Amino acid sequence: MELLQAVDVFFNATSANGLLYSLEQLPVQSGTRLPMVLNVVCRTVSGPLSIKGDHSDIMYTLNAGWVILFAKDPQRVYDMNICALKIAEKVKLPVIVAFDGFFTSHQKRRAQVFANDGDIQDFIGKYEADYHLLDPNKPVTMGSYMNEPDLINNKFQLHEAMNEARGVIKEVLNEFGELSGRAYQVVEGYKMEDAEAALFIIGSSYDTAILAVDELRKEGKKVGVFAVNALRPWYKEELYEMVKNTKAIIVADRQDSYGGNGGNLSIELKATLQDFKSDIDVATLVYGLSGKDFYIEDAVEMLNRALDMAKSHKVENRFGYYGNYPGDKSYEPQQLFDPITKEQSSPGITTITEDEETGQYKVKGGVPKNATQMPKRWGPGHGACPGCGIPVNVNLLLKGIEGNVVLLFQTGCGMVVTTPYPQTAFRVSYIHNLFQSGGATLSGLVEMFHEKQRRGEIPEGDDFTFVMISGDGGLDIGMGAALGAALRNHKMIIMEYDNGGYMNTGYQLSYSTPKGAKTSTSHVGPAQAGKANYNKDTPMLFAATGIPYVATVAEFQPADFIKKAAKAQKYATEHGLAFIKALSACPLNWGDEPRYERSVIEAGVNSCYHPLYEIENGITTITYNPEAKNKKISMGDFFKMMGRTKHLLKPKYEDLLGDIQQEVDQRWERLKARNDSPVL
Ligand SMILES: Cc1ncc(C[n+]2csc(CCOP(=O)(O)OP(=O)(O)O)c2C)c(N)n1
Ligand code: SF4
Repeated sequence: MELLQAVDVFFNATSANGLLYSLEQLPVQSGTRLPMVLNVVCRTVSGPLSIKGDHSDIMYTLNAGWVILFAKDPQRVYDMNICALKIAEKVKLPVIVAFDGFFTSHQKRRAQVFANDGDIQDFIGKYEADYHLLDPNKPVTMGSYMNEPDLINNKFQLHEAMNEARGVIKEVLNEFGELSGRAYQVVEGYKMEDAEAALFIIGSSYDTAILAVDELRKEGKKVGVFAVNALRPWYKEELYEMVKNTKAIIVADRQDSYGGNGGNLSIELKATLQDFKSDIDVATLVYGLSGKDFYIEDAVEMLNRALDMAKSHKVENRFGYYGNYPGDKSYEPQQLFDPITKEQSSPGITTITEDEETGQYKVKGGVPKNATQMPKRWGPGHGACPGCGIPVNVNLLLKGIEGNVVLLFQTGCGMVVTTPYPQTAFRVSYIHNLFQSGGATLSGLVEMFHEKQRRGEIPEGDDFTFVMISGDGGLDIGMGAALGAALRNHKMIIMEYDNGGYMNTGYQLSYSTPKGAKTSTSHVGPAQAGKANYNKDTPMLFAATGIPYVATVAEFQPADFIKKAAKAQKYATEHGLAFIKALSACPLNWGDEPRYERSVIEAGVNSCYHPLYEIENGITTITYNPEAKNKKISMGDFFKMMGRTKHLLKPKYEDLLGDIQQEVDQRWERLKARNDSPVL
């Protein structure tokens, strides 16, 4: 932290879909010449969703105007981050330090680090920004819009800055080499001096390829391997110098520029060779997608293919995939279950009547034991942890919803544990989409359904209830799209299962995490006391959009849950969007025993942290009042039941706990006031 403050440069890290989500921002940084450093942990991009490593994300950034360094191992990640800060400041360009997801990011390997931060600070030097937003005596306008004729000049300057970076990167790497003893080249090779055939490969696979070169050299085969340590700027002279004596090269691309006859490394190498009018033969092998392992034998095979090309002067196949395998064309996917008919899924567990006076709906029934008649749309057989609240909550919701259902899950544990290819846990139509698109995707489907019905393309009576399921994290990242769907009031249900964190990615805090809770991004120790802010009141945010129905539910009140689901369906099929939020246990990250979770959820409700209520056409009704039932407990009593919050019971957190109690009390008082007044 001190280091970052001293150099005054922003630092961030992202990966895969997070990177793509921020893609529109990257040219803003470079176009406004803002020095910053972004670590990109290279991983594959959706869809299909996969969290494993390849280079499909990083290649999207080639046109963003950023310097891109590629580090093949953990030591270089450390070293290149230091160099990146200096490069960024010198040329006033943002810099990406990219490295392989998992292979490098999760590798345990010894790395040398500087003993004194001061040595790094001296190396980087002090940054003096030309302009500053925080100087009241010199106000500046940043980010003005620019059309023709000026914009082309801005872009030309960016191009020139990139050219300048070409020299600066080399200088900085040299200086760093003198300081650390670890000198890096912008283009590097192994046994390339007399290689007839070579493999071009970057990232962690480079080291594997070196071992393959050693093996083949023992057989007297003249092969070599080379890599670039910077993708932008592209060092074509150095690259040509490296390869000019070879006869054939195989480029191992860990991504594909579909339809472009190569991944981006291939395309750029071929352009370079064209500039030098070279007759070196080049072929592409797309390999290692989604973290598919790359072994020495694979590199040996690739190098042998390159040797064949060098010897024969023939290229049988200029482009191919490596490691893919043909499917069985005769295979017909089997439908393992008969589809659930509308009749089967309409057992009449609830009945709904309209109150003539108020226009509100009244739901009767919802008796949990009757709900066993409802066939499970989420079938048995999923990979959630024991005691996970997601299957419990989704199944309870679906018990209240009769007839045909289409489900959309946003990314998160709920989708990951149910749909690992080639299996699915769902017996009804299901779609997954990304956080920032879930609300838009399902609302599009809803509108398509109604239009098709209007045109008579869907038979009368073939109705559907459209349900989007999201974690609380999904309603941080995808809040814009979800609120957009609510503001447009599409006929659909959004259910949030709130386990108070981004569980699927290792329990980072979400805005819905309780204040004070321990997460992997909010620590408890001398410098931090867990999460710093109160939990987000998502139902109230949705209520503010004016949708006809908002409700909170909890698994320990199954009848209430089922009845609210039924009411949500009524609204979502006849009026507009219904939003439902369930507090959902995550024993793995809450640090509790799975068998107690139901009582933890009950405590969450009885403490009024997650009060049960509904807002129907603007009228708020508390549906379960722990005070009236003499069951109200303190936040301390709730928090002591969870591993993630029980530290808050220690005397040193007394004030913090008091603070949280006050906020929860205030929200509860406000809710009671809304309950008592039809205008609030
Ligand atoms: C735009 C974007 N950012 C980040 C991710 C990585 N990611 C995948 S699942 C996940 C956590 C989702 O949390 P939540 O919605 O609460 O669901 P849970 O994992 O708790 O079930 C994140 C951050 C992503 N897929 N896309
Ligand atoms: S990590 Fe938590 S939310 Fe994810 S499956 Fe396990 S218990 Fe459920």
